[in-house]
Amino acid sequence: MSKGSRRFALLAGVVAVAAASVATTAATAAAAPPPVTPFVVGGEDTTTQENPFVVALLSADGQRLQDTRGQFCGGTLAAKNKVVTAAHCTVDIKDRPDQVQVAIGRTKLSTEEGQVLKVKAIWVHEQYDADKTTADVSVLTLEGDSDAKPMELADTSDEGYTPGAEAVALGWGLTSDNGEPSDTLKKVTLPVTSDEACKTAYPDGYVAEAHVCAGVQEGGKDTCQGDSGGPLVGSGGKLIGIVSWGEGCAQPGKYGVYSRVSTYLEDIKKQLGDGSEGQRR
Ligand code: 4AZ
Repeated sequence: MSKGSRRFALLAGVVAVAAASVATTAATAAAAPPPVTPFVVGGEDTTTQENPFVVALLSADGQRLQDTRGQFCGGTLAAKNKVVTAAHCTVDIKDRPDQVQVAIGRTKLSTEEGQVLKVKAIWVHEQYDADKTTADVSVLTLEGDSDAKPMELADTSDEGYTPGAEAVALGWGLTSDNGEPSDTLKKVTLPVTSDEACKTAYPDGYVAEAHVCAGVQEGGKDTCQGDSGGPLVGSGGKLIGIVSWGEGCAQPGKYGVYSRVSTYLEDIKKQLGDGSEGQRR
């Protein structure tokens, strides 16, 4: 979400998309007109069959956000019963895991396909700072095991962090800055940005240790509201980032900012516990 709108969003984990898009609309109206680009923003349809590790976080009373079927964030299956997501998706409901459910294998949110699992516990990184957006990392423990294959997490030496390497972001979020969320899972390929380029885009916001940016200078391709918490998969096939924030969506020079998974790898692994076969070598 844009940093300014972060505070409003997600009061009970259900109003995130609505609140963030209202705030973004206001911010964008004052700036340049939004580019009219389709999907994630600038992406294409894909499926959970092709990307079994991508999950949708649904508010338990999903009917309230009818345009998104209750979907308010994304996540990544990192063990059979564990989902990695963003702290800003879960911090307001961390003591109420009954408020969220996880849809696995549901390409189209309007269908009943795949599995919906309840959440037993929510861990939010102890160092999560909502103002600096550092340690924007959370792990959900599911009540049951998923059949889907979990995704491995990148360490600091992962090739996926090389500037220019092609990463893939996935989600059901808005398909343009002022646009509509997507019923169908979308993916977009984005080059990983150098620290210098991202520091130039966000002189006050970018913290190299906590963040990694991806996107193109000319804009048009990005993640957006509702994609938060979802995966940025690196060129080596591992999770390198978690969708976190950005100024608007797909604006020129304003890359998407992702939590840098390798920085939090040990903390996340501790949360994966026994179900973490996907992480074992
Ligand atoms: C969000 O609020 C969000 N353009 C995600 C990604 C970006 C902006 C906002 C990056 O979920």
